[in-house]
Amino acid sequence: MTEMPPYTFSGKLEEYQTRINALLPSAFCNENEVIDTTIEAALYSLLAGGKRIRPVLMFAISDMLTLPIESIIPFACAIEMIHTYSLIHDDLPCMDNDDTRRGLPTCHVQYSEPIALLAGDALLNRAYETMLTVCLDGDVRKVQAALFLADMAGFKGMIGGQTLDLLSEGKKISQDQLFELHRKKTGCLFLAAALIPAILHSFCENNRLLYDQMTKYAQHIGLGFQIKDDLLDVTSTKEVLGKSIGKDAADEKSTFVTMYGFENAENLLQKEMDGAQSVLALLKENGYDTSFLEDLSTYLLVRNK
Ligand code: GRG
Repeated sequence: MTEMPPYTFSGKLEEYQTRINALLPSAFCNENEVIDTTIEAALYSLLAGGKRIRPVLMFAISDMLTLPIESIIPFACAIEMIHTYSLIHDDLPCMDNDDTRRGLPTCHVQYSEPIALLAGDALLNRAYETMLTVCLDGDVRKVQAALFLADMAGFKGMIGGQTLDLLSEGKKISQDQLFELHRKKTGCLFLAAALIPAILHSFCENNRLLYDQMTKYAQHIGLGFQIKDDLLDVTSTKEVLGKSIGKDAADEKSTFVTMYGFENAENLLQKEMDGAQSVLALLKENGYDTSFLEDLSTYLLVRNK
């Protein structure tokens, strides 16, 4: 019998990242399909790297719930395809007009604006095809999981947040509006990543309290992730982040740093991560192995890109 290596956070993170990186090319385009320019552009952005945090979260929570890893794979691929589509579209001249993403020229700079638009559309459609294909066996939990991701990526979630973001440009918004915007734009995909393993496990039907705790955990790390993003936008460099910095301030958009000041934004981040750790403590009391998720919260707090 092969012995399991001892747990280390970096080892486990790398294992999850390697797994999703190996799955994405064929999930997006199988070997019998013709690779035209749109597909090439979509693969360019999809395989350009990135932290893969959303699929990592799905894998980690599946492991915590002892959900077989095969069940989560189509949803992990779908969420990364949706995330990549949102980055491609967000970078377009009609949105943020960015020239660098994941350390490379953005999709429209490399391939033209119309092709980048189509590449984003292709990724979004393939995400739904990937999920719907596994729903064909009639398992209602898979249908609910696919619906949930569609909802979180849609106008009640990420697209709704992006709309608030665009409409807030050059305007003074309230602190509540800033939280609402990021709860939707960034937070909803984190919520989907955390809850889809629970939905597939029927965890939510059987244990409402724990489902609510998972929701709170995801909300804390989703907001924390965005606050950290705003802090890095001030402290980091284009070379390290692989994307433009200082863009929001230049576009007259409010961020947690411009609204609260740097130190208070750091305190807000700490508060969100403390909230995440308190929820994990409750899950641990209920017998779940939360080691990786605890370390993930710390990683999200101290990450440098
Ligand atoms: C255009 C429909 C549409 C939506 C755009 C998510 C989004 C909404 C835009 C992306 C730009 C942005 C700054 C979003 C906030 C969330 C965020 C910090 C995204 C970057 O995610 P990472 O850091 O990126 O996980 P990698 O490259 O590591 O995958």
